[in-house]
Amino acid sequence: MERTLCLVKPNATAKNHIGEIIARFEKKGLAVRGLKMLRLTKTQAEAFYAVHHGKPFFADLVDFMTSGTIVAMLLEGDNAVKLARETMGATDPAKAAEGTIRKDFADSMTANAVHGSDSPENAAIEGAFFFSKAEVTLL
Ligand code: 3AN
Repeated sequence: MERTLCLVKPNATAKNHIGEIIARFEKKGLAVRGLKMLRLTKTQAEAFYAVHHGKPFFADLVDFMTSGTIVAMLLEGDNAVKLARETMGATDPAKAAEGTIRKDFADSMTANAVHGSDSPENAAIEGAFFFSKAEVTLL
């Protein structure tokens, strides 16, 4: 069993797609093991996306991610990282496959509806960013 951290981004929460997005993950066999709604501060968003610091889209990404509420979830299942990313689809919605979350709910490359950790190592780091040790180990 593996865990991954996924986010429903502000464009998708604003359009009432939270339930549908969680259902897409659940239908693929991923179990929700942690769930919370919050709004990131600028400092938090910059820290979360620190790996993208200096890239041309960084400022827009931070502005967007702080523009509204997000939903953070810990998902668990076999190959959870890969399975969640397949369910999400390509970063660029124009390249996202039919039936993926981004194909159906992304508005642009930045407002692309969801985030998913890209490795088990980053999943552990990102999971700890949103969920306390007590919240995670209670599960
Ligand atoms: P993914 O979320 O598919 O793993 P990353 O980690 O490369 O993609 O990028 C993190 C976020 O940064 C993406 N979800 C997207 O919102 C934004 N992003 C990435 N590349 C670009 C780009 N070229 N132009 C605009 N936004 C981008």
